[in-house]
Amino acid sequence: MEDLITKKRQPRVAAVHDMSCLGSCSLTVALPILSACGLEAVPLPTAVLSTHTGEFRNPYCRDMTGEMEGILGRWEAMDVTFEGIYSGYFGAPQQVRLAQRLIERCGRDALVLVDPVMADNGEWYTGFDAAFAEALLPLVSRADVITPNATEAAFLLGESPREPWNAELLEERLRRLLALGPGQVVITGVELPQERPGQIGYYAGDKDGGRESFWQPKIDKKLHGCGDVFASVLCGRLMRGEAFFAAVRQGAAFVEKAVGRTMESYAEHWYGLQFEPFLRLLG
Ligand code: PXL
Repeated sequence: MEDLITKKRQPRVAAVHDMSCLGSCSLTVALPILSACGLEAVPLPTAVLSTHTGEFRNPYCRDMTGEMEGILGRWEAMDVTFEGIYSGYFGAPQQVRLAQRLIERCGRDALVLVDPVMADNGEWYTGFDAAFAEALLPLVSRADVITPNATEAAFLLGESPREPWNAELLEERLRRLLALGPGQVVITGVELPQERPGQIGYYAGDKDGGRESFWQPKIDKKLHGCGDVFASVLCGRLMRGEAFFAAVRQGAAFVEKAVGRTMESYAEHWYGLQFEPFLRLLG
């Protein structure tokens, strides 16, 4: 008992994502993964949806901008501080400024991980466009780590995601993303048809010129939420003090396991990853 009282509290991470109630993505992924990593996970919901907007039709969606302002105001008044701030899907462009305010007022020394959720497979998600990508840039610049997928990487740089990727273009885009400000970048969902046919990978780099890539066989099905699971594990491992490239490797390995499990019952659970059996590996 004494131990519990004298121990320092767990590091606190604000998770700024939507709550897609059914969909195995965003907060329903981030909170359990951060908790399994031994962190206090504190949601700041950007929107509440019946499902994600991927393969589901006609999702119910409630924007939470007003609620975010109210919650943030109370946190500021309490002088709450966070050791980590992890953002994902925003419900409206003005919410990006609220995330910046959260960093300024409650997380000056926090590790900031920004997953610039807005597009995949060469296309914008419903409700996102080039103006949103531009609105995200100040937050991206302030981040320590960003985790765009290949489509988001191109859109952040104001380029077309449809141009076929090759190793040279990948390195060039990674360098330009680092030049925006973050010290560490992981481009996820990378496909290099010529150099690595049939594979999908993560390309990670830091400001000091370190580079590593991790490759997995590409699954023949659309799997939603891989990026959310990866970024959540990466955030959790970094917050636990893991080195960047080791944390990227752990995130990639975790996703690979969850993809394997998901494929075993894809017909019943096709809308996101079944990651739950592997949470115990994160402790
Ligand atoms: O997985 C990213 C994501 C998060 N939240 C919502 C989404 C998506 C991707 O489609 O629709 C609501």
